[in-house]
Amino acid sequence: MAEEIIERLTYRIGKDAQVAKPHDWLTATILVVRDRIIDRWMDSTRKVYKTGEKRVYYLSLEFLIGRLMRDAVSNLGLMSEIRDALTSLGVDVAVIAGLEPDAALGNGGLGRLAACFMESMATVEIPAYGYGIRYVHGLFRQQMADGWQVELPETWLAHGNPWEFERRESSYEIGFGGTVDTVGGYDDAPRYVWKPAERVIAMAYDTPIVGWRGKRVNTLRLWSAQPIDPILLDAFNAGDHIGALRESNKAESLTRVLYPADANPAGQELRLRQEFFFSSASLQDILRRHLQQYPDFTNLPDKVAIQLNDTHPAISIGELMRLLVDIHGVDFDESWEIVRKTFSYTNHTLLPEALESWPVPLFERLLPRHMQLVYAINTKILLEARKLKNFSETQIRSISLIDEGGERRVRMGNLAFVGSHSINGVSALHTDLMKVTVFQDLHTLYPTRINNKTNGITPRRWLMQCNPGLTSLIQDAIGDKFLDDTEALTDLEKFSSDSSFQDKFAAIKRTNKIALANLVGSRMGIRLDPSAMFDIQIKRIHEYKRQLLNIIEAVALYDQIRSHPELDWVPRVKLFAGKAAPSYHNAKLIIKLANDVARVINNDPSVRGLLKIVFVPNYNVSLAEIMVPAADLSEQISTAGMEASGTGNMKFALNGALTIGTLDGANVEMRDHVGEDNIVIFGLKADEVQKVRDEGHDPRAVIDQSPELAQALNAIATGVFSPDDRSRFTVLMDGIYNHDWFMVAADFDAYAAAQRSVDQIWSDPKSWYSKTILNTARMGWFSSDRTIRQYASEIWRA
Ligand code: B1H
Repeated sequence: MAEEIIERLTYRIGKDAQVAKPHDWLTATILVVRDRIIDRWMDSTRKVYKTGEKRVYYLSLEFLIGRLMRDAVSNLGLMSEIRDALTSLGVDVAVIAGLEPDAALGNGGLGRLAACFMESMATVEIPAYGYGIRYVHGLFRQQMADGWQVELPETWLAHGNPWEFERRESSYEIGFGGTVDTVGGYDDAPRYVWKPAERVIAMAYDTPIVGWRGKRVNTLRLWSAQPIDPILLDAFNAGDHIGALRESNKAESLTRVLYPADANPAGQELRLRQEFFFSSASLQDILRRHLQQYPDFTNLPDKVAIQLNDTHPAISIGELMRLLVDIHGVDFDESWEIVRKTFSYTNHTLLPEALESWPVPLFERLLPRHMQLVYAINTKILLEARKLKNFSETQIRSISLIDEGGERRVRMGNLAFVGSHSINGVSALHTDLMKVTVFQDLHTLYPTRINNKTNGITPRRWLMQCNPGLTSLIQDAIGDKFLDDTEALTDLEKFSSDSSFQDKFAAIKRTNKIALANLVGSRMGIRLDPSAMFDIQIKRIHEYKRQLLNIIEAVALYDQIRSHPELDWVPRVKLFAGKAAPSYHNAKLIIKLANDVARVINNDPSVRGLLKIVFVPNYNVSLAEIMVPAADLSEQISTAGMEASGTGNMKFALNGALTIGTLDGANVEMRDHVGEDNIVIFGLKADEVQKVRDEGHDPRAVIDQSPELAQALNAIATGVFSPDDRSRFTVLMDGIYNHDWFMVAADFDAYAAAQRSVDQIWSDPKSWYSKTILNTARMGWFSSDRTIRQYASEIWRA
């Protein structure tokens, strides 16, 4: 192995070991690992051609992968070999591994789910391709300037990307705009020919994804936009040097940057262009591969399953219709059958502002042929609906692909629904709510299509790799079975009250907390006491996720600690991390509030170190891998009915944290699995939130009844934490006083009481560790291997 590394360093990078920089060692090591993957990769690809197995295609505008080296090395079982080889060369594997940039091609849970699914599909040996965009800039880097979020560009490709293979031969033309010509049509059906005004090339970059124990290697294929003419020489020769590059810049700008919006889509033209660009490239690629093996598309649904990750790739439904009808001459109705049997769609949110729709004029200008096809599909669907007895005009309007209320818009959720044979939610609660909210009427029309697939996480990255200490403790206790079958973790149940096991479990948690404390110490200059309870909320900053509830409770606790110094307060460190969408004003204000509150509390000697607040900047997958194993308490406190699933909740519980949470998303199923004694649930349930809103919520009355809440809100509103700008947080506090849409006031007392019950459990370590060990023991079901097996058997039939 050491020789191989030197060989790559010399002949691939062109460096002598004497002068090689840490980055060169990293690249050389990755090249060795990559070469160990290639044969398995080719075997995996060849096998599908031979067996004629069905292929699964996962279309997603986001893949939030993080680092790949530890994942690949660990799945191939090469960890100790690589470590020893590098040590013999005088190189510390941890140092070079820390240099690998995160592939941050996603915003949050939706993109991370796609990454976990890629790894699980390889692990459970499904022939699968991920299709997405090779953004030059992934999610922005977050810096703090006086407690405010500042966004900086992220440059993950700056040192090149040794994992990817450029595939020049896999290039496709993608059109935009222009006109549609009608050809023939007297005695034959007319044919439609789209004449795009603009064209760009989509070029493929492939990254191998290794499954556990290297059983299978699948492909993540990301598209990059290239100009057809890199430079307009006529213009250049005429002295227009900038104009000569205009086309080329425009093409490349298509895939330059990831939209940084989580849960609410950006309505810009460039976004629709990105969506169509990668959908069209992926479908052309899928059809080409199919025709290499089969004579026509009649068997497409038997050989191909395409999963749409939310509505971002929903234009694929129009594009497959166009390719079948216009390019390959398949009859319209037959094409529609093929399309519906091939596609399935995952919905990830019910937030009304998150449902994608495009203004008809924009859609028509950019994709004129697809507009015609959307109208044709709509006609078909509305005819079907009108045949249904008791289907009202209101219901017809709600299932239409076109929103006619006000500015006419194309509804991508409805398009994805009607063009798919399966529509799934991502937790049981979310799926139930889908049927009675956004898709109520479509569900009446097509009652068998909606189904649930509760999210999961890959236990390789989120237990074995990020928490090696806990992993080997578990191996010592119950053997290796859980490495291949996460649900075998239940064998740990019998150790939950065993004091010697509890001690070891606690010691590992402490080691992980020290690692986090070291990181916070060196990055931020804040000292953390590892014996304090580490209470962590890490996720995108969003009002519905209620970081504000957590901060307000911290302010109330701060007041209590000062008013009652005689009481036995449990020492706590409240850690936050997460990015706000750059245009989301309130979210950015919440970050500033966390930092302002932290400054005051952390510097107040009367707190005696009993409470510390830390906002760790630049949350990303790699930071999560350090924070998750170090948590004692996991904050999953969204307004019930608003978090579709959550997946961070699963990561914490698997790593032995106690959860404080609402009955929202997958928390509901987590409670069912770990048992209600082993999770702290509080607050309004989804139906109660609905009821309170329907009956008219009066937050001021609630606040008047709660002196602690009133005091905390008043302190924030009057500038106790922002003496330099006393009205800084007025908008945030007014939101709570005036409407409290997210039920912060409504849930406050229940939350504060739940936190005090957490303190009580903490004060009895035997009880604390028995609960947290049972969490680890009972979270195996939330492996994404289980989720993927359910998709495979119930949706893809692969
Ligand atoms: C989730 C998104 C999302 N739901 C729009 N919706 C985006 C919507 O760029 N955009 O326009 C980006 C992302 N992301 C999350 O999906 C849910 O909020 C989580 O609850 C869920 O766990 C996750 C995975 O299913």
